[in-house]
Amino acid sequence: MNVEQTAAAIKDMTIRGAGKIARAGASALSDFAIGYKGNDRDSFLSDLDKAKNILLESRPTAVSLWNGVHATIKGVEDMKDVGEMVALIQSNAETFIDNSNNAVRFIGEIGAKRIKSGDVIMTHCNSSVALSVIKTAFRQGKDIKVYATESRPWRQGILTVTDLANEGIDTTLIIDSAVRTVMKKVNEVFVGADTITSHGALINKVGTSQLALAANEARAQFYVCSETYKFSPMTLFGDRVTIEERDIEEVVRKGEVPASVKVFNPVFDSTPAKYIDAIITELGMMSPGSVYDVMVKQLGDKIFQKVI
Ligand code: RUB
Repeated sequence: MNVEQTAAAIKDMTIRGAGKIARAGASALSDFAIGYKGNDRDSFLSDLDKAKNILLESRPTAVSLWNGVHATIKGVEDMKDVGEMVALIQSNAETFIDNSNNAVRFIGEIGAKRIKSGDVIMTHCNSSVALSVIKTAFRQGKDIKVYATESRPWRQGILTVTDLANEGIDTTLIIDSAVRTVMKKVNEVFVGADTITSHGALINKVGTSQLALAANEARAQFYVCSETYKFSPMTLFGDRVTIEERDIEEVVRKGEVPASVKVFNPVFDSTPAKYIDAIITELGMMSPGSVYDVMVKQLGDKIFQKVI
């Protein structure tokens, strides 16, 4: 798929989930570079910038896409000609995609250690990283039960329960409003992440914060499964994460409610750090309070020069 097709597929949710959209963005930019006709360095850089922006505008909340795109074009301006730039973009994209896939596997192994045989687990929406944790525990022979939320309005929970059931896991689908009722039986909650802020808040599918509150009340552990490229550098500088709002027809059909009724359809919500027991990353388990240090270490102290 070219850049425009990839951006359209991300926007209409054919490609969805923070990790998948990041890898799709990296791959689309790599294909753009490989297929580029022309040798003029400035024209290449300007067309690359346009391609980057088309991808970044496709979904605003997940910083994974921003990080994937920026990892792919990193260092390109230091190259002397188009040939070198294309080679660098291709290799950056391959590295990003490989690291991202390896991180999902590694987080699965780390997170699975928090699951004991007999545990009851809850998950929300459809996170490939949270599912990696749950499936790894099951493949290790642990006897587990999973409750998965439907996740209105897109019902990504159907994908989750299908995946878990195909694996042979004892799986129950629940409606979103049953979360607190069921939480009494739950030992651990595992959810994914679209973005994690510098102060350790989690931005994930709307309703995640309700699972966190209910888990806190029921004394169930609440774990976030997230590659570190879902840490948002922009939040270090005070930027807020934009919470995507999607079409109201995802919630109600045309004419279903009086025209005077307003419909609000936020796609993500924010879970404060205090409700998160740990973030499971490819660098190991960490507290939400460690996110700042990891982010600064990964970005290097030079990032502060631009604001000081
Ligand atoms: C998906 C969602 C997932 C995260 C993490 O929302 O909120 O929990 O994206 O996914 P949507 P992963 O369906 O709106 O994209 O762990 O696969 O990166």
